[in-house]
Amino acid sequence: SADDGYRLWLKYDRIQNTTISATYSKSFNFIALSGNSDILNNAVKELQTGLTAMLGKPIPIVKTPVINQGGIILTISANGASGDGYSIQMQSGNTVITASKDAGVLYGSFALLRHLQQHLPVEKVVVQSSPKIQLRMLNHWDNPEGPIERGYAGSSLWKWYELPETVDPRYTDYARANASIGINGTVVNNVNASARFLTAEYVHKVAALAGVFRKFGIKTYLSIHFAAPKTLGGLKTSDPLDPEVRKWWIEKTKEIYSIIPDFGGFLVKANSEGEPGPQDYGRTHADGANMLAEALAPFNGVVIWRAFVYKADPNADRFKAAYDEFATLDGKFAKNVIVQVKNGPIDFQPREPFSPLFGNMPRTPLGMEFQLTQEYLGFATHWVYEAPIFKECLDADTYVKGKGSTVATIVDGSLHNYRLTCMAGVANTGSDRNWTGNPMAQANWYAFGRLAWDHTLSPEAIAREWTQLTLTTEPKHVSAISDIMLRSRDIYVDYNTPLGLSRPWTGSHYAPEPWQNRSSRPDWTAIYYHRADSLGLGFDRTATGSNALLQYRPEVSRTWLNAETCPLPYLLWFHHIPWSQKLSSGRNLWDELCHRFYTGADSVLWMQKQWAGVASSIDPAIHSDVTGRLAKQYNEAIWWRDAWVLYLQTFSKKPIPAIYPKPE
Ligand code: GCW
Repeated sequence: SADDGYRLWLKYDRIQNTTISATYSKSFNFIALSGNSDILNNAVKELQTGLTAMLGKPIPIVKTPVINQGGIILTISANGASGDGYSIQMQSGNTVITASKDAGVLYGSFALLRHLQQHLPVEKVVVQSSPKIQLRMLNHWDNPEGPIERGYAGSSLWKWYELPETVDPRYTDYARANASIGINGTVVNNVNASARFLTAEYVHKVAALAGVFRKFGIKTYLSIHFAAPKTLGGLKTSDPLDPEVRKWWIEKTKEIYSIIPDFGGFLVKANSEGEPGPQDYGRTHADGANMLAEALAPFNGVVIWRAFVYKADPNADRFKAAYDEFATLDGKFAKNVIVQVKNGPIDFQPREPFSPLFGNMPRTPLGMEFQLTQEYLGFATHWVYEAPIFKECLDADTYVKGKGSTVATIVDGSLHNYRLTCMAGVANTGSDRNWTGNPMAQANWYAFGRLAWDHTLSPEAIAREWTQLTLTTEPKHVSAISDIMLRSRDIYVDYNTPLGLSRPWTGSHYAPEPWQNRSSRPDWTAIYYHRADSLGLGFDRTATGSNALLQYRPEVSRTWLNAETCPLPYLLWFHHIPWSQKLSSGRNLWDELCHRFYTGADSVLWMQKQWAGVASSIDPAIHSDVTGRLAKQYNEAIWWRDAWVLYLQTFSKKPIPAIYPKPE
């Protein structure tokens, strides 16, 4: 049947291999559950749905097994894995899933289904697993009227106009999908927040969503508008040190909890890109966060305060802004505050060095913010598998406590003993039938959840797993598809922003406009980032330039400081390089740029060829959808290549090497 992509990685296709199907059939004759809760009931329901579909036979749910082996037993036990963790064991011919919390049983059930969807031997399922991060969240940038900021898969999933009376069944599928990969929190509205979400009318709508999500172990959070006491409450100020303002937040928070008892907390974008914040009143980010923390503390709610800040100053270096504003506030935040740091000191670029804030706020839990939606990665057209981006950041060594002080050990709390840990993904979901626009972008949602649970997983393992669950179990095709996925990010970087070239800032964040230099803000022009001139290209962040490299430990900056040793992927992030300078590749800068732009665009042809080769085992509807997107991606890769090459040539005054075809 034509697959519309709706079922994501929860397809549970009938197992065609009769040997596998027969062994599974012997092992799964019943599902026994003694407890009773919404989450546990969802766990058994999922197991029943999945197994019935895969094996083509009904599987009863029982309280106590009538036969004593060949089934699944779900148990809650105080000795089970801690927190949200679970264990799966084989005991007297049964598969036993144990956890100390209902949610753990749900995660264990999904883990078992994942195992079987990959057709692996039952006895190999034995595992004990606990998440490395406590708050594994999606951040939706959804606006109340329906559009999603930087969203490319339709409009918001949340139908505010029909909530709370009508509760779309799709909310349940959304929650299932998240729970299946361990996500346990969701912020339903944009960080550029409308104050409307704090009105009783909207809190009731949000409560209807929370009612669905909690049955899958997911807590609901809201982004707040910092000036709400003024705009909504009618107060004269929103100064966080004003007693009336503090009282307003305390009352508002109480009201929210009276409607949503397990509400998660607030996400805040303040004094960033024109949003209001504590600095409007001469107060600090800590003053603002602590005011909200005070209101949330009685309910164990958390404040997630974003560190995405920068000033419209043509002489400043935006790269340094978050560190400059936040590092000195370390130790000043209340216990229930997390500071959420974006991946990249600038803004989710196709390849950025890790933020120097990681490691430099040992007394403040730092959360990681990844972007799943492809704002700078070709929207829903280009196929870019993001796990390598996330991994590159998580594996980066900050050296703050010597070798091995990776970003991951900071985010998971192990390096600095954070009390709270958080990883967020800016969601790429929308109302499109297949959730993410490009069906291949489902893998980015999937990979995010899997890495938030366990950041030691490899992008390759996740790619193979996702492919088998979602597309095909044919081994050769699984390899061909994961090959595309694993190379896709580097290919994109090569035709889009090679060698650490920073992405020009233009309105849509889609089209190549390196020449775009008119804007309301000096730091929203292209030249601010790429710094092309007659001498060369790139942003000097060494001592002769902005000296941003000083924000890193010497062990890190040492290799980056020196243009000779700086790895090529980061070169133009840190150096202004003369056009004729010879690089470690043996080519000079200009030739190397041409080489990357041309081979990058060319590699999309390779992606197309690989994809054509797997047609026989992929659902035709999905296959042709992706084929179309790849054709567009190829045309646009050439568009990017030519725009950059022709523009940069006006500075370099050098010929395009004769081996490449002339720009179109
Ligand atoms: O890069 C910018 C995006 C904005 C976004 C902002 C942020 C939600 O272009 O659309 O606003 O980042 O992360 O706050």
